[in-house]
Amino acid sequence: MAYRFVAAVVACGTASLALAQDRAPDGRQYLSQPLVKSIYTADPSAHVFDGKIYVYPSHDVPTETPDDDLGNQYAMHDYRVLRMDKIGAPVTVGPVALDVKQVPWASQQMWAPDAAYKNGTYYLYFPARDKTKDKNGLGKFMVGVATSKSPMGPFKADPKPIAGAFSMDPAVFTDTDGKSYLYFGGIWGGQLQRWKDGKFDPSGSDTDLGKDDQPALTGKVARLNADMKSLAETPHDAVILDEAGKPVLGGDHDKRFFEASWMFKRGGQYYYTYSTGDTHFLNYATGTNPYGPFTYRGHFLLPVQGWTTHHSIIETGGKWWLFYADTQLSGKNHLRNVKVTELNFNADGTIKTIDPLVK
Ligand code: FUB
Repeated sequence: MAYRFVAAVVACGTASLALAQDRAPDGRQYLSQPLVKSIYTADPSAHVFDGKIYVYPSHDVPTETPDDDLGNQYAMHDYRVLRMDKIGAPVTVGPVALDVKQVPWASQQMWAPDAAYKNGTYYLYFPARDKTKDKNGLGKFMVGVATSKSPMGPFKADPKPIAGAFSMDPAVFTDTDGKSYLYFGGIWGGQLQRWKDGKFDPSGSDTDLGKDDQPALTGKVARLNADMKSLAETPHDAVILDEAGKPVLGGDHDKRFFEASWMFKRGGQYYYTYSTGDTHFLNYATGTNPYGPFTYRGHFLLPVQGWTTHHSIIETGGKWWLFYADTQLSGKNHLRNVKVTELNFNADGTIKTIDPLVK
């Protein structure tokens, strides 16, 4: 199948051009179009602050580093915030909101961030490698926090990572009672498999493979203190149970947690959502509280074009929306673009599965 390309002229300070494909390599059409074409973006964490929609994405950058299972090709070094008045409105791309050079503890790879608001302050949560060296000569992923009086930044980073948090992909959920929770963790390049009892093994495994009959590794969840910058407790396992009430096993790659935690609440149910990584699904599991356990319910996004899949879900304008990313603009795994599409529920609260590529 031949690729068909359309040239998309892009305005971005010093104007740049992006080549957008109008069909995927297998001929299917994209369900939705990139939100911005002037920069590459991924891992969109969307929020409604003061009536406007803000998206906190990773800011993908070109690199010569080849793709590997550690994710070295994801060489991002800063964050830029996207803003829109409502879904479908023009999107403003903010200036640099935080650069790795401004984070005293971090060395590289500013991966998937999230944000929260409380009492006049905006909080940016972000993962990055620290300045230590593991068996691969790379730092360990930790989770940091930075603050600003504006949702667009610039943000000022705390001098140290959040004590007790580790690995990557932070996501903050604030419950209807005002308590906030930090979800985090990701396996393989995110190194979660190397953290046992809160201690990091710099020579530990690079994957979760070879433990098919054991309960899968889980994302982590801990309540945040009122300062929104520190954990109120030792992180808990966000356990996902299968239909029989048993923990999902490590060998079940279609179901098991890989990365990209996102929590939302609807109709009194807690929806824990996540990526399966190497099988490229976005899954959900439901529970009765923010800690779980959560019962596996299924896929809600089928594989996108590109290796990674990472998302957020918000309710605004009376509808639910899924923010996700694919590689439509570049055709390269590490140069992604964020998108949005409506998310629909069945009467019983299950989510209607979305195919991001349509015939
Ligand atoms: O963007 C870098 C990493 O890829 C994210 O942290 C993961 O969730 C995956 O999307």
